[in-house]
Amino acid sequence: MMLRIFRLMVVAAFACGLATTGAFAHAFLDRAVPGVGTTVRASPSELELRFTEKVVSAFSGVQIAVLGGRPIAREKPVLDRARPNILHVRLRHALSPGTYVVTWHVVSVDTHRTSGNYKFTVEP
Ligand SMILES: [Cu+2]
Repeated sequence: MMLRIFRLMVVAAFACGLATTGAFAHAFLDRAVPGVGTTVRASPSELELRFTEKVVSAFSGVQIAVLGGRPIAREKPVLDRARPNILHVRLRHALSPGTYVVTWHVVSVDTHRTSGNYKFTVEP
C-alpha cells in the first residue's frame, strides 16, 4: 500500500515538472482595464488585470503610483469569482489627471512567480 502511494507521488511530481517547463505555464499579463498604455477620460474605480493563467491572490500584489511619485491607496487584489485568472483592485479614491504606473507580481497555480508593470493616463 505505501509503495503504491509512493509511486503515485513520484508520478505526480514528474508530471508537474513536465507541465511547468513550458513558458506558457507562467501567468503573464494578458489584458488590463484601464488598458496598458491607454488614456482614459475619467478615473477608474478599480483596476482589472487579466493573466494568461489562474493566479493565487494570497501571493499576488498590485501597486499603483503616480509616475515618478507617490503610491495610491488601493485595496488588496481580489480574485474574480468566475474567472480565477483575473484580479480586481479597488481604488480608495478617484485618480487625479496624470500618468500612473501599475506594478504587479503574481504567483500562478503552477507556483511560478512573474512580475511586471505598465502605465496608463487619466486625461485632464
Ligand atoms: Cu509557470
